[in-house]
Amino acid sequence: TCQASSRHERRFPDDFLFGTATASYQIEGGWNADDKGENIWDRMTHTNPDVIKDRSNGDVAADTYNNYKRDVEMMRELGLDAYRFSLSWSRILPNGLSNKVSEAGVNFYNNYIDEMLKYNITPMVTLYHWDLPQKLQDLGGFINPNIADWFEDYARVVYEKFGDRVKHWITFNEPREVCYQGYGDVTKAPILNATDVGTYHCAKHLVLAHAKAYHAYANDFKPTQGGVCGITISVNWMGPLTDTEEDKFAAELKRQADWGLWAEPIFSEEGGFPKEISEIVARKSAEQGYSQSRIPVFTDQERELARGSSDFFGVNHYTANLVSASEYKFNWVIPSLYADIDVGTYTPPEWDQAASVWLKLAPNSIYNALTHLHNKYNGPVFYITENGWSQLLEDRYEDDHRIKYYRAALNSVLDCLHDGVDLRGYMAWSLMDNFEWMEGYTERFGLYEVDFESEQKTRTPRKSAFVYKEVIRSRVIDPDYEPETRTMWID
Ligand code: PNW
Repeated sequence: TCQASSRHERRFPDDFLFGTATASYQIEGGWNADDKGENIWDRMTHTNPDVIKDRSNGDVAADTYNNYKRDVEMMRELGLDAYRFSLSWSRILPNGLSNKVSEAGVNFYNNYIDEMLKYNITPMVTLYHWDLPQKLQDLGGFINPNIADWFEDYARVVYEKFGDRVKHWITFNEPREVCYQGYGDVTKAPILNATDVGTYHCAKHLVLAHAKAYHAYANDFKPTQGGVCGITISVNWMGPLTDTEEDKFAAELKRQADWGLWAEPIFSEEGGFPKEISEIVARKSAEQGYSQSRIPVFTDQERELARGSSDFFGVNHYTANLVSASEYKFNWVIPSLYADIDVGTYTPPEWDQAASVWLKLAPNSIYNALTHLHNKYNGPVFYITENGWSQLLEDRYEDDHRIKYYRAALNSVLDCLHDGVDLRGYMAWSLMDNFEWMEGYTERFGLYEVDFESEQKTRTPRKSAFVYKEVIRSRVIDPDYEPETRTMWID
């Protein structure tokens, strides 16, 4: 059949969705436009600018709030099948709660979505990409179990407003970054640094929030709207440094800590948190004098609510680490998630290094990660919802490292398709340069460069934009393709 032969030819199927991804706070600007409410990134960057490398913020960013038509023009230039973006919760619900819906906020997203649909670009919408309404943070954010109901209420509003046109929903982007970096550490808002219990309590409540929003869709919207609803988890490949049993187990613990905390409750047969992590944390908590384990348990009812609550597995994938039971350990704060698992990680110096310290080009890492998840969770539907490479601004047009990275990644995607992984799409991070969280505007992930100094926030295609466009058009990876012009066009 067509599929079998196309696999043989190392072609991407015609219905494979090629896209790019962004997130609201990183691109939109309009931080107080109309009646938008304050969120945790507004609050943190305004009151504590020193936590951002260049003391910048997302007040204006790429000003997509005013430039959305240019964004869609870029999608058309690239020939995208799909575009993944996120909704700003406090732009739609200024106080976080559903008693007041902002008409201006809803209008903005209606216009953005309609503009995409005019050109047959499939919107893939993330409900939460890290910008919690400040009011809900004041009430404890993800440490307050009520977050599950607040999130469900918000989800119902957006399904109702946009679900006639949006058929791909992602509840949460990267729970590990929300819970570990935001609550268990100081590397994302709200920089709570509750190292002992923050990550674990957030994890449980986030999973339940996801599950409630999923069931709301499945029960009350899917029957008439007919879309799918899933979650995106960051899955970097974590393999053993050596073939010893100790290192293999260390790698398994690292995988459970990085993404199993969120994937097991949703995608495993048994449900609940990963068994080994729960055992380790319970034992250490007792030794440390806590009256209860620092990691909570799911009641039977909660376990059932979360189990199977996703139509697909969204994967954000960037890199890999090699994991050791005894070597390369870091001095983690005790107690904390990574002190609990107590393993070391290593990356070979010969792997190309991006501008972001954590990002290297690791061979076959998409194939390793996806085939592992495919086997572990009984072949779910996958989307790669982010994958990309950072550079410093200085490189401007010639982004050959990014091109090398994308070609390697896309070859790994073809290997997955060849081996029967049910992967339906690939979103490059990112359509354009944007506010890279704690790194501000110093690290650039865009296929398009953004001139943040200019009034218009001018977007200019890098070489990688032309290369990606040609992959999407031809459905093959030509390792020698060189663009003939720096001037973009629409086919
Ligand atoms: C993602 N890691 O975060 C986010 O979803 C984006 O908002 C962000 O801009 C992008 O990747 C680039 O950083 C990640 O440690 C954070 O491997 C950390 C990792 C991966 C992704």
